[in-house]
Amino acid sequence: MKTKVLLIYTGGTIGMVKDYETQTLKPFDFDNLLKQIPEISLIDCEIGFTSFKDPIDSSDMSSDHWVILAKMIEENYEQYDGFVILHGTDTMAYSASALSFMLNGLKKPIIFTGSQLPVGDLRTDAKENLITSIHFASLHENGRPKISEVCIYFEYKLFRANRTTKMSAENFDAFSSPDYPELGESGIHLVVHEHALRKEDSEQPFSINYAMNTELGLLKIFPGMQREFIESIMNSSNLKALIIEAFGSGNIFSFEWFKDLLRKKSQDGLIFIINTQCAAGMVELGRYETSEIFKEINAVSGYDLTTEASVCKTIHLLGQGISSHEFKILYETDLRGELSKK
Ligand code: ASN
Repeated sequence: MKTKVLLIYTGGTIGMVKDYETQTLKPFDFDNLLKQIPEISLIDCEIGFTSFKDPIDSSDMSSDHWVILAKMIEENYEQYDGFVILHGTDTMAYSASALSFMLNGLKKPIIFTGSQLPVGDLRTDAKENLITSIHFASLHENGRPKISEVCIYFEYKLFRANRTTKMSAENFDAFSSPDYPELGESGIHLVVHEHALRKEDSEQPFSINYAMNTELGLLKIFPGMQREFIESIMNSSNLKALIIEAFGSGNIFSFEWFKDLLRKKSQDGLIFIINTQCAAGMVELGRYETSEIFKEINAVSGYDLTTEASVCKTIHLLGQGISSHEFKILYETDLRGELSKK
């Protein structure tokens, strides 16, 4: 029996056309997208298609869209062996990370892909990305899908979604996974790096956790930041967690007013999550004197999480209505292969 893969179109450059009046790119409908890639019919698997009612530029994605996407997967989970999600590149790593936290007991591949140039463009990267994503999603071994996690496929490389970040607005080679090896690559052969794949607990049944809470903030610090700005961010209403992108291994300026503010806000219940603004490497609170304050207030360490995974993990865990103590324990635990510790 042929493997069945469902293609879900959400929008993004891959399906855009140029509006010649304004010279901007706009999403167009799914049938037109498929007409541009007749090669799809040559792939040796059965392909189903579905689409967002109104495809969007991924800059407009929100947690509501993640719910729609997860529902589409849930409704089709039993009928299909794998899923390929066509998505804009700008926020692909966010949506893919969010899905990785929402899906429990996943036993099938969910592969996000997109392109830097529209599918109708002569030099488009869309065809290779789409066709190879379908190939990866259809791989089977001993009657089971070979990959059972949420991935991003782009420009010959397969990545774990929640380890991936968009690092080029220009190159076809737009994504990287700075702290985790590639899961696979496409050359003359399709290669899967088995040792890097996530082994899903086979006992856990598939389910989706839709609970999310977006009352969080993200603060990237820089030398000489204004006190008023920091105070206004930390005092904003409806803020339950603040991710601070600190220097190096989690270091920050040591002004007394700043330390006092951290102490006060954390006593008031604000959860502080500390990430590094370095592209690679991890947070090590207490390694330098300049990160001692985070240890003192019992801040949560983001270790080597990408910004995208960190934001999505925060949204997911805030949605669970757990205590700050449980939040810290779960946040510092590897839930979906997103995090490593020394
Ligand atoms: N703005 C586009 C999007 O994310 C960029 C792309 O897909 N290359 O929807």
